[in-house]
Amino acid sequence: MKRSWLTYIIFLLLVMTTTGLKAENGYDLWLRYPLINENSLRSTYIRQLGSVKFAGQSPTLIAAREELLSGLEGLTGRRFAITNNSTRVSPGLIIGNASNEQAVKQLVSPELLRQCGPEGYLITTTKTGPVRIIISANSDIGVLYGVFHFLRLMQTKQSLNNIHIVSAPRLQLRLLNHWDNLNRTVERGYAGFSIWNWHTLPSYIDQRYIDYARANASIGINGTVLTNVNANAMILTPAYLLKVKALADVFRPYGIKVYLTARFSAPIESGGLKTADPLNEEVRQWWKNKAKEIYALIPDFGGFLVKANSEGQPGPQDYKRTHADGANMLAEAVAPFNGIIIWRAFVYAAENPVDRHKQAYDDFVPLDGKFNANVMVQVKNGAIDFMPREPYHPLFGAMPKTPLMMEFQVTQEYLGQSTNLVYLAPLFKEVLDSDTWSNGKGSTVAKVIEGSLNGHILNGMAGVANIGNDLNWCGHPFAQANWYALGRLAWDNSLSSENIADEWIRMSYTNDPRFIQPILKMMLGSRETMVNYMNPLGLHHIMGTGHHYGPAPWVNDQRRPEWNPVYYHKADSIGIGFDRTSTGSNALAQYHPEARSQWESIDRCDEKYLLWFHHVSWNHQMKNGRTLWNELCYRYYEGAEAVKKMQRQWDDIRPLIDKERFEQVRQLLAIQYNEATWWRDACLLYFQTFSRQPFPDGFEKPAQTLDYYKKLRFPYAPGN
Ligand code: GCW
Repeated sequence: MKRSWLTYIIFLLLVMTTTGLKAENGYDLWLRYPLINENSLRSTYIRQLGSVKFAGQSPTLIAAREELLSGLEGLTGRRFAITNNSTRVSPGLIIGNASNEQAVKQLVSPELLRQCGPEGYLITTTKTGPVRIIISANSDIGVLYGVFHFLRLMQTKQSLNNIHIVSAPRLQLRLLNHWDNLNRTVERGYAGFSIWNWHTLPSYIDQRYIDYARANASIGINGTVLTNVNANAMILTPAYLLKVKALADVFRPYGIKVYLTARFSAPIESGGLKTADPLNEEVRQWWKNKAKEIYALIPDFGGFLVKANSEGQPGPQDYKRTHADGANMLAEAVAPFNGIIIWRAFVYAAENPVDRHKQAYDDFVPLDGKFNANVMVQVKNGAIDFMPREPYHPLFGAMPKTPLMMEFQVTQEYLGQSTNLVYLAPLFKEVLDSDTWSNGKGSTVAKVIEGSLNGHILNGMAGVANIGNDLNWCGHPFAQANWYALGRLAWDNSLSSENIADEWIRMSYTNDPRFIQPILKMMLGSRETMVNYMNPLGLHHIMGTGHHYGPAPWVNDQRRPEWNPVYYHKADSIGIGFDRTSTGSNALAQYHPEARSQWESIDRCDEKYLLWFHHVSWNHQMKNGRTLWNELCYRYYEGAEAVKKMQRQWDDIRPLIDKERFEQVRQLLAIQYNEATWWRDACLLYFQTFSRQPFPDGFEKPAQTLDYYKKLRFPYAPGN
């Protein structure tokens, strides 16, 4: 009897707390400004904000002011009257671009302003006189970034006493790459269709375009490549360029430049020429005219991103020219308008029998120093393809004379697509923190892309977007964190995965430590968990063919050798793994000797990369004493078990957040668990046909036969 009363009361309390939480569909991303429920903090903020003075009238400053107003109103419940007059010397918040607001300039030190650079900002509390908080910058966009940072302080409930923040981006180009097609399908997109509605553009401006710009500006993203790298020349036709212009006009106040992908054969397809040879005068002129036409519409157009001679895309090699010839031709066309060419290094060729791992390096290293000054080469984080774990791309240590741009994949093509919760900042950081040794110890990938190592002026980072027209933008509610992390790391790669996740959780969900602690832990562990149940110990590229969904390590019937998973794992009766040492493909030789020494010897190799670099016998003894086969089993089971734990952690936080997102994530985690066990069982049953060894004692038996897994088909899997 007693117990049932107690249960009833607990239930009632639970209902009360959850119904008190506003319904949330995820559309607002991390730009949520819910009322701060602690009265004392709220009134402290209101007092400190005092009278808000905001100088300036440009579209960017108007956007900043609107954001500030709605943010403050949401968080404090008070509608602040914002005055334009920045000269009044009363306590409160003062905002303005110091380069044209004398009154603001007088309040801040020139040295701090210098540190802000063209895009950075400062947020400081004045030391003398009435207490004033100043948000200032050398540009309007800096002010907008500063306002977002200031709102973040309040969203994460930080103290506004004695603030001293100076923040400037480490990289100039902080881009999203959309692999969006003109018919609105998204290559490797798992969040619905493209957000660009080409059909209704340019006349119809969807509110989403504005909210997209706000979200990007809030994390410092300053460029967007609107179209797929598998490009369609139609985007360069006059009718489409007007649509592009409409988007550029929407994004401009938010500091976001528009870029397009250039199909190398566009002079033929769209210009009616007979050739696209980069050394042909007519072709060169065609691109020059095209650039002129674009810049007449979009004066701040960013430039072109190009995938050439890769996976069937046309390129300069079709005319026996080099990547540099191709890139430089385009570079010349956009140079008069300060445009940039971003040339991708993701190349491998069907006819080339060399280990795919080596091909980009072989193609590009000889071209180092041959690119024009406004060309950047964009390199994927690893040499194969956005795997759950890859060693850093050897090109990062091998092209000192060329500014290299980082390409990460935010969309989870190989990482569970939109049904798996995996937080990618640890993956990004692992790559950025890797040491290439190219200029001695400490030559990290981060320094290479910053350009500081080799004295480059251009620098940047891009992420293949995970955005679509799903209500919550990214499909999985937690996939938003990866968009967020990309922006934050492009701004400042010294931020930790933990800090970024902490901010994101607080802004997207709640500041309640009972939520933050377990969910932070869950996010931080999620990538390693995925590696375990998908690609442990350096396995890679063993996913389903075409759609890349689920496991299919057995596939061996694809036209091109390197499209077959068997090419990558090389399992046989002796062992498993790709020998990339000198006895094998010798891809290791593309790394600096100091860097490769961590992987070279089978016994000393970091086990995270063991099967990436070595073909290892099934009975090889691992560092913990287990045999390789047993360790493989342990990893796969550990991975799946960890997802079960994530499910439990999530169930525990139920009362702390809104029902909608709770329920979405709960269901997705159940799918993730099924997918994790599917990966585990399918892979282990298949590899067992080579190892011919039993599963270690105590492991639950796979639910199905290998044959069952082999027969699974997903003809309509998304993103393909
Ligand atoms: O990862 C592979 C993808 C292709 C993609 C290609 C690339 C856009 O499977 O869908 O094409 O990489 O990065 O160019």
